Parts: sequence; C-alpha cells; structure tokens
Amino acid sequence: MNTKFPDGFMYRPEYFSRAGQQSLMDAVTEAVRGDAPFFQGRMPRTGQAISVVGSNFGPLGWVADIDGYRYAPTHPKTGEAWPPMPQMLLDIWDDLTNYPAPPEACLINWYREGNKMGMHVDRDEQDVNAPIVSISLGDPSRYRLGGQTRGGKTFSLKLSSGDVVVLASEARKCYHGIDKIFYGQSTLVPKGGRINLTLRRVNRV
Ligand code: MD6
Ligand code: FE
Repeated sequence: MNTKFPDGFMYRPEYFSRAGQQSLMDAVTEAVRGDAPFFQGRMPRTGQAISVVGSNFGPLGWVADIDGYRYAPTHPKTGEAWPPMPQMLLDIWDDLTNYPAPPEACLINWYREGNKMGMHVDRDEQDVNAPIVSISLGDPSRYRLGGQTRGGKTFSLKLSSGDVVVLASEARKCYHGIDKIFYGQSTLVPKGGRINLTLRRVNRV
C-alpha cells in the first residue's frame, strides 16, 4: 500500500483513450460556442479576476463573483441554462463512484499559458462528502495534493490528457492545486492549453 496517498484518493492514468478525449473536447467546444461561453470569475470580496476561465455542464454550474462562490442554474453572462451533462460524464461518475445520485455540475476550467490554481479545498457543495471526479484534457500539468490543513506536507503528480483523479472520503477534504501547465505539449485543445472537468454532486440526496 502506498501511504503517501490520503484515503479516498484515486488516480486513474489514461482512463480516456485519445478518441474518448476527443469526444469530451468536442462536447466542450460545442458548449462554449453556444449558450455557455467561457467567462472570467472573480474572487469574492476583492473582486480580483481569476486567471483560469470557466463554464459548466449540468443543471447547476459553479460561479464566482464579488458576492461569493455558489452554484447557479444559469450562465452569469448569457442568462441561459447550462448545456446538459454529456452521457460520457454520467457514465464515468457511475463507473468510479458509489454515490447514489448523478452529478449536478461539471465545472469546465480552461488553463492557458502560465495559468495556475492556488491550493484550495472545494467546500461550496451542500454535500461536502460526495466525491469529486476530475478529468484532465490537453496539456499536462503538475497537480499538488496536501493534507487537510493549509501549509502541511504535499506531494505532486503529473497529470496528462485522459487522466482521471477522484477525491472521496478523507481526500475530499485535502488541499490541492495546479502548480503549472506544460504549455504547448498537446494538440487536443483547439486554442491550446489544458481543460479540467470536475464532476460534482451539489445537493444532498
Ligand atoms: C485541476 N482540480 O485539475 C484542479 N478539485 O485543474 C481541482 O481543483 C479538483 O482535481 C476537486 C477535486 C478534484 C480536483
Ligand atoms: Fe478543486
């Protein structure tokens, strides 16, 4: 057993074949060309722009603005409902989690050259015990996972296109972030960079 991984951390390298990655990328491209264009969130209180732009699939979408972080049924700019969750995403949720209900939100984050994500814990969900399934597409990245308190010991993992990480049970409460993107190494994302899809259950069953 590898003790450096917290309980509930699952890493599934190459879960998606190149064809599977392409199908997911096509679904993202269609969504952001239509009713769900990428938008730039802002940090609550300070209003500072978040460099990584985002969008969502599903009945709910994660949004960040000056008033806070929350899940909303519509896009903050277009006012339209988010595009439906692609079947492939419902399928991976069933394959990798035992959660008794489907995910309600899939956050689509697009990292461009030089973008990173600071260490954080996802806790805007009503059911903070529901697992989160995270899919990487496009350029590789360096993912960092720490413990349940800020500033403790961390380890890093290189995530490549098609790799999947699940944070469940104890790992769900652990700090994590993206140190860097290895920009320009993949041709999957039409405009370059990395796409991260995170599947979330928001409401308790
Ligand atoms: C990323 N991932 O891979 C950032 N959150 O771009 C996350 O923030 C994340 O990988 C919750 C669960 C799994 C994750
Ligand atoms: Fe996260």
